[in-house]
Amino acid sequence: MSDALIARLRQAVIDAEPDDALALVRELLAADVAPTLILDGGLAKAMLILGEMWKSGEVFLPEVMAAAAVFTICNEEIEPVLLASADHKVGAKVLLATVKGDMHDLGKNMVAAMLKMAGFDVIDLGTDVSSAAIIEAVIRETPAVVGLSALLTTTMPEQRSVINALVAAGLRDSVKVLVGGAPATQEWADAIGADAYGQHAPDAVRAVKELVGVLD
Ligand code: B12
Repeated sequence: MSDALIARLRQAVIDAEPDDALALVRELLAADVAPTLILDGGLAKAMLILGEMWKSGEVFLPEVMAAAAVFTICNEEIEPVLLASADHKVGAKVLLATVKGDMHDLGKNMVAAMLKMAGFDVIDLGTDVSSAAIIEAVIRETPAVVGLSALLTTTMPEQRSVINALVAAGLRDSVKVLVGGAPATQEWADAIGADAYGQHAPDAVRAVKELVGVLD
C-alpha cells in the first residue's frame, strides 16, 4: 500500500499539487511509513525525475519552481515527525550552507533535518552564502563540521574557495569540512582538500558522525 501512496506522492510533487501532496504525506505518516522513506522515495525521487524531464524539455523552470515549493511544504510537514524520533543530543554543532551563487536548498534542508534527527545541533546559513559569511559564522559558532552544498557545476568551485578562506583565516585545523550536492564526488572532495563527501543525506549523517568520532 505504501509503495502506491509514495508513487502518488511523487506524481503530486511533479504536478505541483500542494493539497494532494500534503494529504498523501499525512496519509503516509498516519500509516507509520518511515519519514526518511517518504523523503527519499517520495520527495527527493520526484525532484530527480523532474530534473530529467527538465533536461529533456518536457517541463520548464516555472514548473520546477512550483514543484520545489511543494517539496518544501511536504518537508516541513515531515520534519517534526522526524525530529520526534531524534537521538539523544550528540553535543556537536554542524554549520550548513549552500555556497555563493547557488539557490538550491532542498537537498541541504534534507541533510539538516537528518542531522538534527541524529542529535546534532544544526546552524543553517541558508543559500547563496559567501565564504566571508561562512568564516564569520565559524568564528562565532565554533562548529565541529561545516557542510557545504553545491548543485551547479559553476558553483562547485566555491566549495574550494571556502576551504581556501578557512586556511587563510587560520581556521582550517579547527573545523572539518564536508561537501555534497549532486555534482560533487569523492574525487572532487579529495581534490579540494575537504575532509569528507556525502552523496545523500544519510551519507552526510554517517560522515559527520565519523568526523566527530561518534560513529556507532
Ligand atoms: C529543484 C531544482 C531547481 C530549483 C531549486 C529550488 C530550491 N529551493 O532548491 C530552481 C527552479 C530554483 C532551480 C534553479 C536553477 N537550476 Co536547478 N535544479 C533543480 C533540480 C530539478 C532538483 C534539485 C533538487 O532539489 N533535488 C532534490 C534534492 C533532495 O537532491 P539534491 O539537491 O541532490 O540533494 C541530495 C544530495 O545531493 C545530497 N546533498 C545536498 N546537499 C548536500 C550537502 C552536504 C554537505 C552533503 C554531505 C550532501 C548534500 O543530499 C541530498 C539528499 O539526499 C536539479 C536536477 C537534479 N538532478 O539535481 C536541477 C539542476 C541542479 N539545476 C540546474 C540549473 C541549470 C539551474 C539554473 C541555472 C536554471 C536557470 N537557467 O536559471 C537555476 C540556478 C539558480 C541558482 N543560482 O542556484 C542544473 C544544473 C546543471 C549543472 N551542471 O550545473 C540541474 C542539474 C538541472 C539540469 N538537469 O540541467 N533549480
